Amino acid sequence: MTKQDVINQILGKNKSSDYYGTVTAFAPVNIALIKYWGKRNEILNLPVTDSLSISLTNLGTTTELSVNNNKDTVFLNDKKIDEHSDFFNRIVNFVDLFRPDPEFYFTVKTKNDIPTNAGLASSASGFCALTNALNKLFSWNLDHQHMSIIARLGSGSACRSIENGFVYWHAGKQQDGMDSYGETLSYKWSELTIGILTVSDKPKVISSRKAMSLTSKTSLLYKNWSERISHDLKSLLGSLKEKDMKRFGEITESNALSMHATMLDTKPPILYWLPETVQYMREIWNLRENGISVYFTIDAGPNIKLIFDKKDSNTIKKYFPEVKLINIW
Ligand code: 2P0
Repeated sequence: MTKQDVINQILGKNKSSDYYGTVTAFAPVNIALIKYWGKRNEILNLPVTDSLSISLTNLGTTTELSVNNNKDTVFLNDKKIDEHSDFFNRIVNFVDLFRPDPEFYFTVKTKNDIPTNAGLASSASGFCALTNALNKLFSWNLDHQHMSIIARLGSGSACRSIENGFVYWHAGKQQDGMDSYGETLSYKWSELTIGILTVSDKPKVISSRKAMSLTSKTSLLYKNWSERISHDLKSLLGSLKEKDMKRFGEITESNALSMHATMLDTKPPILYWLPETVQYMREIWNLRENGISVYFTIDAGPNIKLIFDKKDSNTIKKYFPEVKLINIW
């Protein structure tokens, strides 16, 4: 099963006959609360487990897409991207799936509100924004489930950026992955607040793609990952229902730490943290010991995402004046 097979299945004859000149689309960054780490199918980005995220609403990627008669051209944050770079190739490989004919080229102008490839989920919002733009350009009028499946073919976690709020990514069981997509959950939690502490905005030391593949092949700790995820998902959904910040924060933080533990157990070991990451972790634990209900999660990078109740915003700003608070609801 190839990506093209999946696209043909979704779009059929509707593929790419009519198109508009230039379209613009947006998709939010999503932060995993229960992580996606490891694939059951590396071509289609099908995950080993379900995962759960929260979208950051107004923070993400905006992509302008147009048709071009000459050759594919990609801009990132107003800078033309080198045709030999990985970034360029990932985008071109993705849009290859949608060309009406081989002489049909795209201009992709993408802008991130967040640093690119620094473990702040820019590839998720990026591939989702591009999927939204393709949907507009070719007037596919697809539903969110199919858009989510297409976005996943660009980058796994992109399938969760199709929705706002809490999003549950079903791992699915089918070989073609038609049952593996992000679905929005009905929970709203207006007091839940996310803050970003940027330790570094430099590109990560190893791509998540390579890292998760190595982890699943070589980490002994990873053998318990599926079981761990089932347990954490169940608990997290319970805490969401009850809006229990303590339980919610504890599970989220512990799930992130266990993912990083499997990375450390990888051969050779993978460590995304920097000294400042650990310093922040200790400060957060210290604040908790002093009665402040603040938790963190970390993705494939050194940056920290704080989780806390809106009522504690001033306290958090006092201890972390550099924090970027996100408006989710
Ligand atoms: C997540 N991450 O659930 C996890 C937690 C990073 C740590 O999804 O190979 O860029 O494109 O499917 O989606 C980052 O991995 O990997 C990621 P691909 P992706 O958000």
